[in-house]
Amino acid sequence: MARTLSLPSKSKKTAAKKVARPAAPKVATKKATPKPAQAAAKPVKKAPSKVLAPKAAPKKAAASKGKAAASTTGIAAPAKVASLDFSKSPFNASLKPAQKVGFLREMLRIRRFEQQALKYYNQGIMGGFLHLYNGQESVAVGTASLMNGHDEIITAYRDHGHALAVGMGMNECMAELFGKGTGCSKGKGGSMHFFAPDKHYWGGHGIVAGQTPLGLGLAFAIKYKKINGCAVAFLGDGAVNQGVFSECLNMAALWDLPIVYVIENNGYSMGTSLERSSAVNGSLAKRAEGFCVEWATCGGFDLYELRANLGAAMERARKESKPMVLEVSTYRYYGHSVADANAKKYRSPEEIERYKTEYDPITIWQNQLLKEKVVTQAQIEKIDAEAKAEAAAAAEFGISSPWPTEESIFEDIYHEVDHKTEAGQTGRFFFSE
Ligand SMILES: Cc1ncc(C[n+]2csc(CCOP(=O)(O)OP(=O)(O)O)c2C)c(N)n1
Ligand SMILES: [Mg+2]
Repeated sequence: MARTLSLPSKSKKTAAKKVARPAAPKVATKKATPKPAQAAAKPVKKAPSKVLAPKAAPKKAAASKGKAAASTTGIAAPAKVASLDFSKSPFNASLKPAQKVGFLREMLRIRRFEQQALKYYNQGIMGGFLHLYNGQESVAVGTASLMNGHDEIITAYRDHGHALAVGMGMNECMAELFGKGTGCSKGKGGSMHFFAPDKHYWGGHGIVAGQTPLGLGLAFAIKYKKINGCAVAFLGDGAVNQGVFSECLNMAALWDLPIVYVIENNGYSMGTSLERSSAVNGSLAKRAEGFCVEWATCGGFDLYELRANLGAAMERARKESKPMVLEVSTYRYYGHSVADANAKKYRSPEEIERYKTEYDPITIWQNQLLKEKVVTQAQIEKIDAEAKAEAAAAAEFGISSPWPTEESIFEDIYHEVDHKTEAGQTGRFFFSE
């Protein structure tokens, strides 16, 4: 049957409406299961129509709420629903107060790090690309908090948050942004290529979805070496459309590889909204069905929710050696990169503001911890001040560090050239052996 293509109108006003935030969270409300915490712990095998941890509100309520929001502001934000108590999930119930405060510290460190970087980028002191993760911090921090010491993670170019969350130092990361020789990639990688295999972090990749087969390789190695771990490969909502991701899903299912693909659905790939880039608009994770891969969706704004769902997915991957796709709704506050000249054209300021005020993962977590009385406002301010000071010191370090030497330009291109090891000569690499 012929399909009518409706192109976005040229009128700015209408265009803003057309490209408004996609309805990913609606997916989460699609099939509510009565006991989310348990459901999160035990995903239903080969029953992709059941989401792991849907938001609580019945479909009707969520839809009417979204409608109301659209009619008054012209923007679509995630449906606000009564949140389920993910704090009782097996992955959260035994968390110690110090761990919870630690998550807050990590999220604040990422945010302050990036704000420092933005300052110097805008002054022209820092160059290259700068893809900020502001607004998505809970996803990286939640993931790192679930890693068991044998899990491996890999992501795309929006990689600062994951790097700091796994324990990379602010100095080496900031110096990398300044292109200095003291940077984690010796100043030759920049923002998109943070890398720390010793911390089970495999970067930092600029080719959209290029990390998805590499992540599969990590999962293959984990299985081959009989390691009690899993691989987690992050990708964006845009990357899902790359053919290689489909190849990965097929191979992951065929070989029962222990990998969780986490789609960080922030609603946009560069300036293209999800509704303009995906024929399957309701859910990206649902595509996994075509490959007999388990899938689920969850909100990524609340750390408890993220940990409950991702924790279950990772545990399943480790225990059963099975792949899974988890789509997480999230939002980025800045443009695609700081150099994104169209940053203000494809979404309205009201939309961004709404996410900042209602869905900010740091604010949500702070409020949660205040409610639980595991932290005071004064302690939060102290942690934040420390994060700001650390980021400022890291910037100083980066600025005052030396440039890479001219001779080093030919180093770190081919592992085989730099390392005359057997692995280097045979091509049989397993992690950093
Ligand atoms: C193979 C390839 N095609 C195109 C690009 C240009 N590009 C860089 S980022 C991007 C959008 C990706 O969006 P998404 O996957 O949603 O990730 P996000 O930026 O939202 O984190 C595109 C098209 C690229 N880097 N690689
Ligand atoms: Mg995106």
